[in-house]
Amino acid sequence: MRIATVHRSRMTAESEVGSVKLSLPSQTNTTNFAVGDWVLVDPITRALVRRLERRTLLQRRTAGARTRQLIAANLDTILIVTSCNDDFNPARLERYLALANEAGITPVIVLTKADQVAHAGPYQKQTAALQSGLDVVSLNAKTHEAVTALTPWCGPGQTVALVGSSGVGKSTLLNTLAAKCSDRCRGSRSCGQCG
Ligand SMILES: Nc1nc2c(ncn2[C@@H]2O[C@H](COP(=O)(O)OP(=O)(O)OP(=O)(O)O)[C@@H](O)[C@H]2O)c(=O)[nH]1
Ligand SMILES: [Mg+2]
Repeated sequence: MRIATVHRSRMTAESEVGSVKLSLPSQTNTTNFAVGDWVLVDPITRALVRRLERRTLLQRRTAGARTRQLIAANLDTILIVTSCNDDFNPARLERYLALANEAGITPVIVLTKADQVAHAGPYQKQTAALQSGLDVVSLNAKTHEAVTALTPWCGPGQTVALVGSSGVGKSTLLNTLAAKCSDRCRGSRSCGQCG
């Protein structure tokens, strides 16, 4: 199963039978687990047996603490989302790039709200100069063309995370990728707007 949520004393995982609340051995320290971890679970008791080795681990040092806070495990790609407006900040993008590079995860810069500027080219050029070989995509997160633009990183078996400041369009993009029209819609065929 794959860890989906991590709380102080409980964790849930996604499995072939849907979302499962794991039964944790008494000495389990949930801070050692991250969303995205693969774990072996007893199918009958749902007891956590052990965590499988991680391919990648995104983590951050917490202020004042010696330990590192685990953010996500086994990511293939980080979509670093920023928008073609005042949020655009190369120094901040460099910090996200350092986080991805340190974890061995492929970074892709996604410039949203390209529809709100006459030319996204200058943003794209400035971003591409931050790191050699860096993939930079500019798009309108509200339209289906965003799906096409991000297809190279969203194939079967790929795990992708979105990071970026508030308001840049992460949820909008996620909804577009999942063919949902809003946070509340589940992308079902019964949805009047997107179904
Ligand atoms: N025109 C246009 N509007 C966008 C685009 N992407 C996002 N928006 C709008 O920007 C606003 C903020 O988008 P969200 O998706 O909520 O941003 P977020 O990154 O999830 O923000 P937080 O959840 O606060 O971190 C919404 O009103 C979106 O409709 C885009 O590419 N073009
Ligand atoms: Mg959001």
